Amino acid sequence: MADSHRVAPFTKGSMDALIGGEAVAVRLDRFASEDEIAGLAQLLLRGSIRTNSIAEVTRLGISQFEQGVRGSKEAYFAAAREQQGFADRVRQASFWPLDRFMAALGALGYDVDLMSEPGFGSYWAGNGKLRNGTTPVHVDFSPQDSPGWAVGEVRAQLAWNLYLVCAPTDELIIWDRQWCPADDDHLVPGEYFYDATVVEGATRFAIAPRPGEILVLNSRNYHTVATCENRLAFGSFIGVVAPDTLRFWS
Ligand SMILES: O=C(O)CCC(=O)C(=O)O
Repeated sequence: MADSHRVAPFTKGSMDALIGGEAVAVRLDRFASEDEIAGLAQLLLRGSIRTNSIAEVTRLGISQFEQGVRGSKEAYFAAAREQQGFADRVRQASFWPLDRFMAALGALGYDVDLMSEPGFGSYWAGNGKLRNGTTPVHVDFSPQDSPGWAVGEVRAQLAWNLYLVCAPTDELIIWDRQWCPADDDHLVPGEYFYDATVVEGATRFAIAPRPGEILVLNSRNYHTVATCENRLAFGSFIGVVAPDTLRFWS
């Protein structure tokens, strides 16, 4: 169902509805100009380190799952400190979208900051994601995969993406259904994704991203990315740690 009118505009009310699981996505139009996204795409593609958790996404940066859960807290927070220099170089040459998006959420009345881990300090937030192929039905919800981490304690989890390069045929598909522990019976053995039966009966929304805009989704909702080629986005996760209190990480 192509139903992009169900995508809510960027207001405090829509963001609260997204956090509460009553909206599937929020769109922030014209977040960056064509020149800004072209400059940022070039800096990311040329200057960032490349890591992978799944075959179809080359991450231009690091992640708490890859360096942390699959590695260690020490490895992730060491990598997070090293990444600071890259963000500063992008800030000087262009703009760091995380700064601008945090300011926009702050202006709506949220308390915003980086996520912090007791004994380790601030998480890293803000990666490019270069996609080729299809991402099957999955959720991103740290209470499911990160026990023992501060991100494993979040009350709700969102994901935001600023689209830099995408085609008119690209689609982000989100179901109006959130993960619960019993759903893990539908996990494809040995994989992070689910059999499509997990979303049976749920409403499906197909959203076409546009370059220069941000889409925010509740990443506990089942979602998938339809086949795409060299699609480039930049974003992170956001955890709700207390009412109106948002903490960012990648
Ligand atoms: O690339 C997109 O449109 C967003 C997808 C996403 O955030 C995810 O698969 O976790």
